[in-house]
Amino acid sequence: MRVVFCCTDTKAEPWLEGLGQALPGASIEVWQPGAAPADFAVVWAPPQQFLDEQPGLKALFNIGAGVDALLKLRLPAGAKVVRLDDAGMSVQMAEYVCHAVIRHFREFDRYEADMREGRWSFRKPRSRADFPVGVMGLGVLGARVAQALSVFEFPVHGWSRTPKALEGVRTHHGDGGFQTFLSSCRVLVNLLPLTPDTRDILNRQTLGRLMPGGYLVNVARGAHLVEDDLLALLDSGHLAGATLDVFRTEPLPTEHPFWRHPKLTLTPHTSARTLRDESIAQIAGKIRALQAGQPVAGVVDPVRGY
Ligand code: NDP
Ligand code: OXD
Repeated sequence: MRVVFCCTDTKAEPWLEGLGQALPGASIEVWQPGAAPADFAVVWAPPQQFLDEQPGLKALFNIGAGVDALLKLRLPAGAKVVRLDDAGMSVQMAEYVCHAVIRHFREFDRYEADMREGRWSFRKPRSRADFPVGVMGLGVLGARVAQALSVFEFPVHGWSRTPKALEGVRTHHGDGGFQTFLSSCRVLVNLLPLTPDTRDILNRQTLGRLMPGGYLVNVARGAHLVEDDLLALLDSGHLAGATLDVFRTEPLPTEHPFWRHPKLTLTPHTSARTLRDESIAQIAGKIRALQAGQPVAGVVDPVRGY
């Protein structure tokens, strides 16, 4: 069995070593143009040339949860696309989002500013009932985040394409449930995949439906958000602020107005990182299952786009 590794911006050696240990007897190499045909590929943002030269791949393992960049390419016919299925990401995402929501709700950003000024001053406690949180996308990451938020007793709403039942979460689905979902929330967390249906979904109209003084946490993809619409809603006061981990252009260009906006908290696409050991164990397990003719979780539907 041959496995090729073709991941842009990723140090190959530790992956090759880990995959080699997990798949004894397999040949595991970094892809080079003209390389022999492989059975499986481990990829992140591969060049089109790689895919064109490997028409016999049985499966492509994406070392991330989002497959939007991969699905833009011409893929080998018959190759399954398999996304990372949690692999240690959902707990990181839950930490990140709970931190962002709690920091805003408890006004810790203001206490930090007071502390820098040497000011001892209390703020009036806010009521959780006034801070319903909506999670867009109730998949592997969104479901975990929604349930983590419910532990802190925020009223939590969730929105997905198909109906879902999640303890502690009031769920909505489809186009029919979208407006009610939005208008039920003050804080909005985006964990949708980027597809033709969800591109630009965070815009003046949708964010405008949040309760006044709304707050956005975007941890999915930059292209979900219409940036000028966010700036306009922050400036009008309809939105109180946002925490953004993902951007239309990454790295965020130095001259971008987000950098200096006082109502924004930014992080560099780091809310849930790919954990190498967990990912290797998951991918190797799935390669063994596929070789044995067994089904695996996390296979992407290219028509649906996630
Ligand atoms: P999943 O595929 O497991 O879940 C996607 C969810 O979105 C599902 O609940 C799905 O609904 C819902 N959904 C998809 N399309 C629509 C639609 N048109 N309308 C309403 N709901 C929709 O994805 P994950 O939870 O694993 O990951 C989500 C995204 O998070 C990734 O695609 C990636 O872009 C981003 N991400 C960001 C990271 C970061 O570090 N910033 C790290 C990892 C991921 P249904 O359940 O009905 O199918
Ligand atoms: C992912 C990501 O999709 O890191 O996994 O954004």
